[in-house]
Amino acid sequence: METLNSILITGITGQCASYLAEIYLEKDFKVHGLLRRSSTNTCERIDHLLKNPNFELLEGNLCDGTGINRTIAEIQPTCCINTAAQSHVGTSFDEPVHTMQVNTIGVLNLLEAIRQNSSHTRFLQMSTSEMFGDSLDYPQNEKTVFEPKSAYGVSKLAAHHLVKIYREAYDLFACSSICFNMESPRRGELFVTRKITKYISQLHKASRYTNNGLKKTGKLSLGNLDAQRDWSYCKDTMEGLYLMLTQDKPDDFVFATGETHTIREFLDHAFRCININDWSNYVEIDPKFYRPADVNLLLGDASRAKRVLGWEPKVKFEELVRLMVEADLN
Ligand code: F7E
Repeated sequence: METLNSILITGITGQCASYLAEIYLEKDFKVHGLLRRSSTNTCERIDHLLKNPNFELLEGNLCDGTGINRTIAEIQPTCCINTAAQSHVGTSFDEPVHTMQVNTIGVLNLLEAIRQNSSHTRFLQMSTSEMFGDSLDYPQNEKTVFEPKSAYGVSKLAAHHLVKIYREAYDLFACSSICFNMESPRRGELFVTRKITKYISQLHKASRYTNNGLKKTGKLSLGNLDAQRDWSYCKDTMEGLYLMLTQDKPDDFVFATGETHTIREFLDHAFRCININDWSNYVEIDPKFYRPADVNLLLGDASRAKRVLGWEPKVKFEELVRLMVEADLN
């Protein structure tokens, strides 16, 4: 059993976990990061933390219930945040069973391990705005009816319900953050925002050496440009998760900016950062990036997080786009 306050963060190599680890280390927690075994180095986002004596990596897989049980029993952490997931909505159409195994059964494994071995652990599950799916009730908050549109949305919704059931049935401190899209320079390159900013940096660099950068980079292939998302700065949202686990009672909270923008608008702002006002020549539509079903519009209402937790997003949309483009340019 730990003497320091400690936290187990699953999915430690991901965008959200890397910010969470920084936040908890600053608060003098011992941070245990759960990492899936890989033969290649996946620690790029947490490289700067590896030498911190309060940071420790553990190998494990959410789908391996016995391993998760052992890990929780050994550490008995004060807190546990589950950021691990098959997080790509598009991939969930190609790998629905794997998505359910990781995103639903994986969470159940964690909940059972905590219930059986460490019932004092405060558990936070990262739920998602994809659970709202086709809901036409805007803006979306904790009371909005869920209508998921993908195996990803369903897998996260099942986990969301399980967390509530474990909270009520077993009196665990178990809660879920309902996060809308979160972006940053640490965003994975397969998500649309980072795919765009990465391309722009390559185009800009190529244009420095030739007078036709486009010839070198080729066009940027994208799918549905009309989808609208409520994009926040990941680091801001992670501060909100920290606050959730400091409350007297476990409860679920929506984290969003209350603004929604199309992919086209993201393109407008991102290309303007390198002084291109008309991006039409640089972007092509490739049907392979269309999803069999897509969520058209997401717009969150985080007024409850503001009222109860005192949480507010600090970085606005345009600043976020610029921050991501500049990080890629550098
Ligand atoms: O797509 C469209 C795509 O993959 C955003 C995950 O973190 O947020 C994220 O899910 C939109 C969709 O994020 C491309 O069709 C167009 O309408 O960046 P995304 P997402 O699907 O909204 C939620 C909250 C999560 O929980 C998820 O884990 O952009 N889009 N062209 C494209 N999307 C991608 N990836 N690639 C394209 O080329």
